[in-house]
Amino acid sequence: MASNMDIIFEKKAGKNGFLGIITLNRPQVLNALNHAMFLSLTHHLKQWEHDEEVKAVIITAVEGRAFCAGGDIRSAYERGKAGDAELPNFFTDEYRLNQIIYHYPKPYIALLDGITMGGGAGISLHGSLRIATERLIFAMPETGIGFFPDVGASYFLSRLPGKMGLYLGLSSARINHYDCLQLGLVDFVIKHDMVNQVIPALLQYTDFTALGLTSFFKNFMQPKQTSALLAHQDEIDFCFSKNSIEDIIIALENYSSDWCKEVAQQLKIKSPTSLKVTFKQLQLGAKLDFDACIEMESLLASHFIKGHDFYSGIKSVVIDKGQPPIWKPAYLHEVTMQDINHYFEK
Ligand code: QUE
Repeated sequence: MASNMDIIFEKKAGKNGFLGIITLNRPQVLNALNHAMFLSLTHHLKQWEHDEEVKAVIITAVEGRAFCAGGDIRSAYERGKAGDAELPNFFTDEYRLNQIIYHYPKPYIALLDGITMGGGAGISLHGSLRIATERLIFAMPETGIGFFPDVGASYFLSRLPGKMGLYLGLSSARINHYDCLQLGLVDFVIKHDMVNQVIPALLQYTDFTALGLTSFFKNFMQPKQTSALLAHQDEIDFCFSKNSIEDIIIALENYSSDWCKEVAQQLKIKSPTSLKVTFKQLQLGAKLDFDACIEMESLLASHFIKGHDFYSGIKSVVIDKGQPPIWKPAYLHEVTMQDINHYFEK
């Protein structure tokens, strides 16, 4: 089966039909997704959709620290800086893939055994079964690179309990497998030690209905434990229900908890433009269906790649490695309502 080196596609015979197996294979960059990977994944999903032998699709990654750390932001940076007219297609092709996964008519199973951020969430969370291990670290970290939580986050963050999605999208917080399970971002938690047994056991399995697969993964399930994140739900709901980023930060600083003060510190180092756009984006996303969310995100991406902070933010993360970014505008009060509204206009 055709594949490029960064992503491997296999169609494997099982007891009752074939499995389509996708393996991310760029471990040196935490399996960051480049444009060619989006296109080949799209191509294979369409092919397998119409291939009656293929009963289910499963996506996983080569052994390493990550499932997928996101999009290939280094390449996006270089293409944007060089004025590459194809850069908008990098995002629209990524979001189209997210839509294909959301609407996929066959079981789409994601094995999240490591870091899963941004674009990695987009190729996993919209599937029908999301399996985590204790090595899962999840985040939507885009406000830290002068971007916004994309890949369908308008949809899935805005549907989390209370203000949890707004907290995750604004703060870029990293959360663990129990947090994700309790929030419903994943469906099952299994042991990392068991991951290599999943595909061989699935090939021996015969019931690929939603119910059949649920009982398959129940056999691997670890006992539930409480989520540390959910213990902060009341603080999050109180502080993030304010009407502006400025008021959210004031509420966090005035709340009598060290945890809230730390969240306020985190917000203060993010791009002011990203924070304000994300605030509006998630409000709007709550009322839109998935495809309308993707349409809004395409528009937002087209504006962000013309802006300043996206380049300063990526430079800080992948080129300067830790040098803090310089945001323009630098202060929240300098980002006007007019500036924000412009991001939502064609
Ligand atoms: C925000 C992001 C990304 C990020 C950091 C952010 C992102 C991404 C990576 C990344 C990918 C490969 C690597 C690496 C980082 O980091 O999308 O070190 O090897 O792909 O704050 O959106």
